Amino acid sequence: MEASRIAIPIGVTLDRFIRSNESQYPQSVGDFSQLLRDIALASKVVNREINKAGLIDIMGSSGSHNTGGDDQQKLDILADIRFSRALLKGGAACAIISEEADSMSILNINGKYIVAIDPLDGSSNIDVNVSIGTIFSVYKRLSNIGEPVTIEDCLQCGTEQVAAGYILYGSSTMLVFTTGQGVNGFTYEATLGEYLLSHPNIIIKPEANTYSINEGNSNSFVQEGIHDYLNECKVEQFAGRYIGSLVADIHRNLLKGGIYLYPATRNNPDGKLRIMFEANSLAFIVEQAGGKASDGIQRILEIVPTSIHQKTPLFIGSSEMVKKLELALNKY
Ligand code: P6P
Repeated sequence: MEASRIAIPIGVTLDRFIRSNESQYPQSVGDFSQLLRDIALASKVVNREINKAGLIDIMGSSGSHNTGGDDQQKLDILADIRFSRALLKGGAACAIISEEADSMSILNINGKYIVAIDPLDGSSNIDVNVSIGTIFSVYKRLSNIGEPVTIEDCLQCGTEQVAAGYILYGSSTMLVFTTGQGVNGFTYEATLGEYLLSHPNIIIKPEANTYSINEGNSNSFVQEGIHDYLNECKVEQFAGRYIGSLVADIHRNLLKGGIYLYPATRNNPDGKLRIMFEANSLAFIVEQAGGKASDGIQRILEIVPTSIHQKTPLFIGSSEMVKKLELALNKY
């Protein structure tokens, strides 16, 4: 049942906001709130390191690659360490799965939650000062507290998320998240060291005229119908906006309306983006804001993941735009 969305004044701190919502999770006895605080704390540290990136030796590639084959930037590894450490100290998470790690990392055997995270998405943009982001999901563990964490704990459908969010390190740093009761955005006030509520109850327009896709892949799309949809966008004289940093593109479309498309290509026949680290989190947020997220055939949140680094095509944003995209694909 839809809980009443509590009217909270602009400028309230994240901590006060979390406490005012804690009543919705009586069984969490504060663990859930602690977990959200741990993520917020780590993001403040990462934000500080990103802001200094040009001045200290943390830019550029680390020389290694993650499981997904991405060239790991130094800040990717730093961010992964910061979030893992914060969650380890906080005690609420029993394990974390990260885009930057091959398999799950056990944190606290008595923790109630699993965190799935892309510590720093779009990190190749760090060196050119383009906005980048952290994407996270929270699931309740299926195994009993105190018992070994299982792979089934980590491979849950997106519908099982109890929270999801992203941090956008941009012209301002924002934390946007949902716990299933709508989507709220907080802007970081560095002089106070606080996230303050700035975008309460975010709703995405059902229709808009912005589409985000890397059209450089146009000759390698493998899903029939993508070209029909893109041609229709051009006939309608939609605006093409593609930053190449997922969190930045999604955030703009969340606030202004629009659709982000990353179809399957010959190089990425299953799509480029990861179900557990990107698609599920963003799909939960966008659906909670009234939008839609699909792989072209099914709801992202209903995909049953079979491996931690599994990829998917992703079409996400304004509901009517995603529906039209699905119709274009389903004609074939
Ligand atoms: P392409 C960054 O590597 C990322 O994961 C997303 O942030 C971004 O939207 C996408 O990949 C960009 O991919 O193939 O267009 O460079």
